Amino acid sequence: MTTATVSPPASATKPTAAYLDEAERWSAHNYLPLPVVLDRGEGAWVWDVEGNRYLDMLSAYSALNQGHRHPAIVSAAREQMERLTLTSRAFHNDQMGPFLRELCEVAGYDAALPMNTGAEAVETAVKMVRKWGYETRGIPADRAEIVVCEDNFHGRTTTIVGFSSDEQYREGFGPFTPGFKIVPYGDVEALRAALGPNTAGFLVEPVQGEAGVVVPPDGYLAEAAALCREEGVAFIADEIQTGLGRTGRLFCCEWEDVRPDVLVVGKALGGGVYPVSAVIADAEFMDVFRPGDHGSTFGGNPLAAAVGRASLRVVLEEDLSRRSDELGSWFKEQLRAIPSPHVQEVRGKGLMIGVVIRESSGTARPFCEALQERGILAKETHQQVVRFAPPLTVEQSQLQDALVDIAAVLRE
Ligand code: IF1
Repeated sequence: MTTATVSPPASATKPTAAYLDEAERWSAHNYLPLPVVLDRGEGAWVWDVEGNRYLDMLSAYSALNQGHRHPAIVSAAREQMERLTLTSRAFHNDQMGPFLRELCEVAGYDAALPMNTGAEAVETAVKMVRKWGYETRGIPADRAEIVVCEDNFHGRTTTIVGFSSDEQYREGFGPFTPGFKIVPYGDVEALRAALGPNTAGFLVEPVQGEAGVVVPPDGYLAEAAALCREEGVAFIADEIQTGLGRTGRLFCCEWEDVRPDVLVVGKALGGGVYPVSAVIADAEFMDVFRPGDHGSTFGGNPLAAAVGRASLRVVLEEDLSRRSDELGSWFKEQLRAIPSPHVQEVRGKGLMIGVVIRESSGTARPFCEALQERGILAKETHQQVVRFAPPLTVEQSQLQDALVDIAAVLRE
């Protein structure tokens, strides 16, 4: 990938190192970012303060399915900013109703509850399903259980990390919220064994992102959903990362004709411009919330709603699900065709792809650093997986060019 180096923009008053030092000095050290300082993005391209251009193969963990600064989303945000940005839910605004109607009509559900981040939407789904369990399933008060999967990632609140199986996400943050059971991902019999009279729901990622782009066995989602239906347990799909076209369908559950009881969306719902998330469900679940039960300062604000409308419209009008399916299949096959002593497996769905590096070849991080040198930004997840998740608007030619450098790095 020839990083077309242009003269640094006027805004670049200091080189990368100065920015890195400043961030290092003033920020909490809760991340280990690649040493690149970005100051511009457009489509699948981003530029650093030195004027180097990179192909963004992370898309902010799938929050940029529409690409950087999609014009339709930016203009929707700009127009809304000229009118009204925040009311709180103490009053109505003219954007939330249309946004939620459009979202529910596309997803095929009765109603939605708008929030901001993914974790807030997951917390909302947990509260919704617990209360549904008490009110409609006769579960004794404070005894509701929700089953989750090993290697899950659903956010960073203390309740959510409390049911993580990853020690680092939990260490030092206890005590944790009770009422969660962990079962192996992909194992329907383990799920069956974990269900009991107090089980209110099963929370699952249709493809596990953070775990390293782990695709479950064919039929798993359908069998798990059928089991939940038989047992009167709510099937909760966390499509915050897999949703909105990322895996080649609008929602990943569609690959197995699964209609979750509760659908959780976020990330790309905000089009890379603003935090927008939501919980979508039929009245049976949504109506457990009465006025005052739940909410947030920013949930459903007019700017978020205007951005959400535009973000969803771009996914549909530009048929990003089909692009993800077709480009993803082609790209995955191209990656699999690279002769590399380091690659153990290439896996994924649509443009949600993980390249697993053999332990004998070390970790994935050095490969990401080598890719950065060649103008490709990819991020490792856990130790061994290089994640490739470009914006769904990426051109095939951009991926074709990137493959030259990816092959060179994987062959080294
Ligand atoms: C970080 C991971 C990805 C998610 C799913 C809920 C959330 C996420 C399936 C919470 C968020 C982000 C969080 C970010 C990095 C990134 C991530 F590595 F952490 F796990 F994508 F895989 N459900 N994932 O993937 O949404 O509250 O962040 O809006 O925390 O480092 P959020």
